[in-house]
Parts: sequence; C-alpha cells; structure tokens
Amino acid sequence: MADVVHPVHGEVHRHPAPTGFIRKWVFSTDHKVIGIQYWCLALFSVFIGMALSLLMRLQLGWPGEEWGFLKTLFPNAAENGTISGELYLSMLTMHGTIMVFFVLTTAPQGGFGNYFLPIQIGADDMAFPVLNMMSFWITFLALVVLISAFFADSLAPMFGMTAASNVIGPIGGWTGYAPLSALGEKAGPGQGLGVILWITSIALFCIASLLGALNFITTMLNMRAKGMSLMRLPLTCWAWFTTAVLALLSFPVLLAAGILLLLDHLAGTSFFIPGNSYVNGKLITEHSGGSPILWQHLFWFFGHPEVYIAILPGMGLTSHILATFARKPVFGYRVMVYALFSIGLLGFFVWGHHMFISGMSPYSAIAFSLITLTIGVPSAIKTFNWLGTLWGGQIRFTTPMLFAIGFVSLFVSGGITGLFLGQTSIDLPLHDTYFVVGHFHLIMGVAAIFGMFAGTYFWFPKMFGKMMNEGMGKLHFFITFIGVNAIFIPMHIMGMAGATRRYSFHFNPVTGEGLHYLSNMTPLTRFVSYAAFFTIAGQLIFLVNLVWSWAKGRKASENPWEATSLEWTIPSPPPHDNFAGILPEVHRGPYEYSVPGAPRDFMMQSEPGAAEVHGD
Ligand code: HEM
Ligand SMILES: [Cu+2]
Repeated sequence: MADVVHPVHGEVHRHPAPTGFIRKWVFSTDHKVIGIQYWCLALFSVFIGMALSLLMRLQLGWPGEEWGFLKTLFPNAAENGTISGELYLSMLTMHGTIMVFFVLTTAPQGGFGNYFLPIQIGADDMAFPVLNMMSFWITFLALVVLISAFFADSLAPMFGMTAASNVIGPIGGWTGYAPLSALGEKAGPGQGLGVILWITSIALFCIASLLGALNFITTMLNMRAKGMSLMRLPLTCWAWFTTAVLALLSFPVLLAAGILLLLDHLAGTSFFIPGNSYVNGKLITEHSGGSPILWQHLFWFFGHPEVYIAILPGMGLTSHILATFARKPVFGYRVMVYALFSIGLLGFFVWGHHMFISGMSPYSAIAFSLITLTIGVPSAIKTFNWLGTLWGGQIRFTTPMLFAIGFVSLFVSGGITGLFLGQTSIDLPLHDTYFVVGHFHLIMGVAAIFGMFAGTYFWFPKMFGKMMNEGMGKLHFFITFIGVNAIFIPMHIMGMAGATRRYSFHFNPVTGEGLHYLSNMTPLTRFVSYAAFFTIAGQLIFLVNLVWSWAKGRKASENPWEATSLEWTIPSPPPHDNFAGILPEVHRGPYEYSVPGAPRDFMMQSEPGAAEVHGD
C-alpha cells in the first residue's frame, strides 16, 4: 500500500529501499523498476516482432526462394529452407500479436506510464504497488506462454496432441477469427496447441491490463500532490488516464470472448462454431448453433479501443514534448484534454467499421461509418493544436523533438486513409488488401512506435542518469522516418491494385504462379522489402545508442531539457521514494514556457511566486 501522508506538513512516512537483488530488481513494488521492466519486455518483444517481419518481407519479395539459414532456424517448419503458406501465416500471427499486445500496449502505458505518472502528479508510488507488481508478472507470464507457441510442435505430444510440423505457432492472425480459431486440430496446422496457447496468453494479458488500468485510474484521481488540480496535470497524465479507462472497459470483453473460445476448444461448446461447416476437407458435425460473427463483434468491441490504447499515450507525450522544445505552452490545453476524451468515448461506438463486409445491415453500416468519420474531428483538433504549439516557437531540434514531429506526420498520413476506409463504399474493395496493411502500420504501428522512441530519448536521462547520444539519435530518426514511409506508403498503391492481405506471396516471377494481375508489381514489392531491411538495420543504431549511453553517456543533470513538470525537480535517476520524503506542492500549470516577465524562459510547476499566466 501507499505510504501514509501526514496531512500537516506533507511528509511521507518513508519506507527504506529494498536491498536484496530479488526484491529490488525482480519482484519489485517500486513503480520505477516496474516501468523499466515493462519497457525492457517491450524492447525484447519488438525485436522478435521485427525479425518475423524481416522473414515475411523476404518471402514476399522472393517467393519460394530457398534460404539455408531457415533450415537451421526452423528444422521442422522450414525443412527445405522455404517459407510455406502455413509457415508464413504463423509468422504473421506471431508478428501481429507480439507487436500489438506486447509492444504497443506495454511500453507506452506500462512502461512510461508506470514510471512517470506517479512522479508527474507528485506521488511517491502508484496507489497499489503490489497489484502493480502482479500486473507486470502476469504480463510476463502471458509473453512466456505466447513465445512457447513457437515450440508448439515439440510441446504438443506432451499434451497428447498432434505436432503441427510446418508452423511456428498459431495461425489465425492477431484477430483470431472463428470458426477457424475455435475448431482445434481438425481445422489444420497451428490450430491445436498453437491456438490454445495463443488464447491463454491473450487472456492472461487481459487480466494484467485490467489490474494495471485500475491502478492508473486510482493513482491519478487520488494521489495528486497539493495544488495539482486536474487542469494542471501534464497532458501525458491525461493520456495515460484515458488509456486506462479504455483498457478497463474493453479488456473484459476480450477476456470473456477468449474464455468462450477456449471452451469451444476444450469443453465441446459451440459459441462460435455454426453447424455443418466444411473445413479443411471435413464436414464438422459435432458442433452447431454458434456464430462466427459473434466473435467478430466481441473482438472488435475490444479491438478498436485497443488501437487507441496504443496511440493515446503517444499523443499525450507528443503534446508534452512539442511544448518543451518549442518553448511554448501547449496550444489549447483544455481542448486537448476534451479531444482525448472524445476520441476515447467515440472509439467505443465504431467497431463495426471492421465488419462492413460481414453481411451487416446497410443501416448499421451507415451508423458505424458516420461515427467513425466523426472521430476525424477531435483528431484534427489535436493535429491543429500541435501545429499551433509549434507555430512561432523557438524550436530546439533535439532527438525527442524530431520523433514527436515525426509522430504528428505519421498520425496525419496514417489517419487520412482511415477516412477512406471508414466509408462503406470505399472499404468494400479495399478491405483485406495492402491498403489496410499500409494504413494501420502507419497510424497504429509506426506512429505509436515513434511515440515510444520520443519517450525514450526524452526520459532516458531521467531514468538512467545519462544523456543519450544526439548524433546517433538523429541518424536513427532520419533512417527510421525515411524507411517507414518507404515501406508503408507503396503498400497503399499495391492495395489499390488488388494485392490481398495475409497471402504468403502475390506473384512468383520465377514460376509464373500467383495473381497474374499483379505480375508487374514485383519491383515495387522488392522495393518495400529492401526498405524494410534498411529500416530494421537502422534500429541497431538505437540499440547501440542505448547500451553506449547507459555505459558511457554524459551524466544527466536534474533538468537537462529545461522542462517544467515535476519529474525534472528530482535527481536523475530519482531516489527510491521519488521526492525523498517531502511531497512537492504545485503552483502552476505544466506548460509555462516563455512566460513574459519571468526570469528564465520556463517556470517549474513547483515554483512558487509570480502570477500564473497559462495552464489553469
Ligand atoms: C519494420 C517494420 C514492420 C514491417 C516490415 C512489417 C511487416 C508486416 C508484414 C509483411 C505483415 C503481413 C501482411 C500480410 O501478409 O497481410 C504485417 C502484418 C502486421 N503487422 Fe507489421 N511490420 C512492421 C512493424 C509493425 C509494427 C510496429 C506493428 C505494431 C502495431 C505491426 C503490426 C502488425 C499487425 C497487427 C499485422 C497484421 C497481422 C494480421 O494480419 O493478423 N507491424 N507486418
Ligand atoms: Cu477500428
């Protein structure tokens, strides 16, 4: 539980820092250690996800080619060194699942949110530190279960199941559509133990995220320091809070759906399996009465809010960083808060835009379409306010600032195509093509990743007490920014030309097999693959920078960026209980930059005196 605050002088009843390795670094209840644990988990996951995307791009660019190293890597699944259709689909499923759940949902919220929410609101820890530790370790367990699906072929015999030898994990995409995902082994390779491990992992992940969400909400509402009124909170805190509310309302739905799916596998129920399906050359007679569309509804009722869970923390962070390095208050602070809320709220009424071709009534489709397009309004407000924040600022082009500007750019280029896909008539031909793959990678994948990079370059000095190398940081930014655009923008063209999603190849120029109308697409497909290799290689610079800066970086002062929020009032890295026993008092809003008449061009939130100008 949180330490007791004596109301009279705000002193905290201090708990000594744990000294043993296990209590300090493994089963720690310190939100800062837990934040770093989440961040490391995401870093590990993103490299696995990226390695899988590299293999997929290898196959898409040079279909059917033999690669010697694949025989060594996957002696069962790729015994002759080629990537079969099944192997491709299992890689795709693991790539999508790892990226969405274990990267996008962990680092921005569990990582940065855990580390900085308590400090930015002036608290000594989260409201429920033990629950916080449990959230992380359940997430960790979920990752272990998912990774074990890579070895499902060796594990299956132990559970009395057949080994599926040509896959590395489940098949079903990150969306796990029924009835394929519900039928088990008889539906084909990867559908037995692979899918069971996948569902188990997702269910554990839901539980962990729920616990985390409760903690975030309670912490932000109850643990704010004296003077930290709601409208003085940094926008990062508002974003973490809104994200937590979305998680609280959407993960239970996925959890329930996952349990029903598991019952279809293990208990012979038929929630998602209709009668008399003909699957994998067999007529399914032992199930009847279920609805595959029910799975789609439950999944997307979670799935759409999930994409906001991935992106909202990045929005908060971008606002925060743009103000810091433009040396200006955030343009329209209140409106930014309300826009976050409206995006969050509207996000619960649009799930049907993923199901336009499911046979839904055109009247429902119109409703889903209209509400979807309405989300463009708060999104545009945010974009214009970011531009307003930059306008006329004395911009400092540091690495975190470049990534925050990159976030805005990707949010726009990825968001625009959302307006196309949100309209039923345009979505019908584009659904399940590379247009969608390009759209969601830009906005949900890469924009959110840019938020994480911005956060890492911005807060690394606080978290580890060392500055990151700016030269390597900028090089990393330019390679990544050029790279991701080169990967994902051409995908829109391929999609409009009819390149279907989730195919292990489109046209094979050597054998002449495949979709003939895409036969002249090979150079573009290879260009995208080269761009992916280039971008992935560029990420090694980031890795080197992390290690190098951690070991040899310049020592960071308390406030190297001349920023205003509370984390910059304490040492880098902060002591065990953040404020060394004396909770701060807050006197002003979070973005008081270039205040007229102030001695410096910024005023810390905890700085008394001088009239308040902005932010309240
Ligand atoms: C180097 C960067 C990346 C590359 C080259 C890449 C490449 C790919 C490829 C080739 C596919 C398969 C498309 C298909 O066959 O339909 C895919 C799917 C996917 N990717 Fe990525 N990706 C990258 C980064 C990311 C990131 C950062 C995310 C985070 C959201 C992500 C999320 C997904 C998802 C959700 C799918 C869909 C899986 C499914 O269809 O179930 N990817 N990616
Ligand atoms: Cu959606």
